[in-house]
Amino acid sequence: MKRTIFMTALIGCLLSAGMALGQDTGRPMLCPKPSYETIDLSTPTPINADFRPDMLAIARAGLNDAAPNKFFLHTFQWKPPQCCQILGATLTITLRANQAGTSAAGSDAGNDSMGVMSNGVAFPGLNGAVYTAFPVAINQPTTRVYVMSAAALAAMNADNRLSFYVQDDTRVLSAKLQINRCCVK
Ligand SMILES: [Ca+2]
Ligand SMILES: [Ca+2]
Repeated sequence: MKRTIFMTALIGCLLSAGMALGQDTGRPMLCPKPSYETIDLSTPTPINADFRPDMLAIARAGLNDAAPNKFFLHTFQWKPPQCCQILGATLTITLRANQAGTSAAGSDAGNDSMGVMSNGVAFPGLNGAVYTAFPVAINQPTTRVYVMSAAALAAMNADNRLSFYVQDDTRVLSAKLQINRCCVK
């Protein structure tokens, strides 16, 4: 599936580069020119279209913001290199609890959630509870690594952006998006 999408998207680039496409023999396709990019979050800059209205209505958290009851929203954006397709991406987020948490049902840090989003929808398998073990101590550090699903990669290739949220009693210390592309020239 990934191979088919890649071939379709890049066929024009291959032809313009004077390269010929062979028949699908089932062999792994070698990438002519692998490319890697890492984008570090500096200032949260959300694109509103990626989030639900109820998320946009809540008080907004900055980076390393210790105040409770805020939503952290951010959208990574990039300028796509010509004739490239994103084949993989990993989002790493480091966090710290702004409150303690006693259970997943508590309105303190216990019930906090986070996730990767696009066009108002969180991707299945890339969202959920921040904490799964209790109790949570105030200032407890957490690192979350999301490996992008096929659906998330498709959205990244279509929109040249990717968003995530964290709510509402946990602060974001850092976030970086690592992108793995295959380019044909
Ligand atoms: Ca709260
Ligand atoms: Ca909470």
